[in-house]
Amino acid sequence: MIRSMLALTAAALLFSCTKTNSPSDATATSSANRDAKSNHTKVIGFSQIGAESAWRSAETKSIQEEAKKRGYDLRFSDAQQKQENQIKALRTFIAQKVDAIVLAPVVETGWEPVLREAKAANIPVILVDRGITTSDPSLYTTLIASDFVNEGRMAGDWLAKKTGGKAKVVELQGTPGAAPANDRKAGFAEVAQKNPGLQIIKSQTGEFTRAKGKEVMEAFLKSDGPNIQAVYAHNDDMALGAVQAIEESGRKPGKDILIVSVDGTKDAFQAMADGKMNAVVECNPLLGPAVFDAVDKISGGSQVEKKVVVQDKTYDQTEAAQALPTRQY
Ligand code: GYE
Repeated sequence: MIRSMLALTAAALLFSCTKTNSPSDATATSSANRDAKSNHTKVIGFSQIGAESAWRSAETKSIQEEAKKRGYDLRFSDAQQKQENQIKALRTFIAQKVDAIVLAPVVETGWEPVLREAKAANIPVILVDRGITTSDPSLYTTLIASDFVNEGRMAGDWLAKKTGGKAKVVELQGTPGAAPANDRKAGFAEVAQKNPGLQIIKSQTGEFTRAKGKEVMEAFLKSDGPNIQAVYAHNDDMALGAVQAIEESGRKPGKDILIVSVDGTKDAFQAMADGKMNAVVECNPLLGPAVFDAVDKISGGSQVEKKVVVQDKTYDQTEAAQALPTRQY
């Protein structure tokens, strides 16, 4: 009893001196100029890409909430889709001597110099949701992410099965250079290669956003309208933009044109339940618990896996309608 009371008091004390910063640049946070190690709470710098999709907003919330729950001081930096802003944020975190850095890298390449600086400062780096390309894996401690190539394969397999391996497909790609854009494209292309009737007739970036997805789909409908039988979108936001474009063109999304995408957001589940989208490969963004499990282990001196693979699952319209009431993001 006394022991648990003491533990509670300790947790309360820890909690009272923690602070989760609201989305802003790390350099502008109130605690920016304080030596991170001068308070006893562990300080974690989180460099987030931005807020381009519902998936990413759910991820941010999950990481912020878990930090708060476990009594970490999370310094949050929103890079507004720019790698240079992420590199700047990382340098700020290094100067602040944070205890660990959580990085969601916007693109795969160009991280080595700044990661070498983190390594030299002895700051562990946890890559979250997207991977990087490097010849030196010692530059990060662990990667927590889905297998995006497999997600692309799962989307392709669903469409091949649905259409008997025959469909003219337009593809909405994610952010150029991003791991989920490169890999989801590659996984789907693998399936298309095995099913020669599955043809990608147009492929362009919609930058993972609803607005850009709609705009690109409008252009596809203009150039290839009657030929388009299916849309493969690298995320739900772009798929939902395509739904709008198709409706505005007078055709029926989900019926005249099949739509398959990746993420599994509530809005996509609703669109599937309404018959406007056909299938979604779920990619779970609720990574806060896994991130702080890794942080806890690292700060406790124990080993972490080099890669933690998040499990994904395909949902069709019937499954989506059933799962809708309990969707968490
Ligand atoms: O699928 C998409 C996004 O990196 C896995 O980024 C993530 C992707 C996600 O904004 O919606």
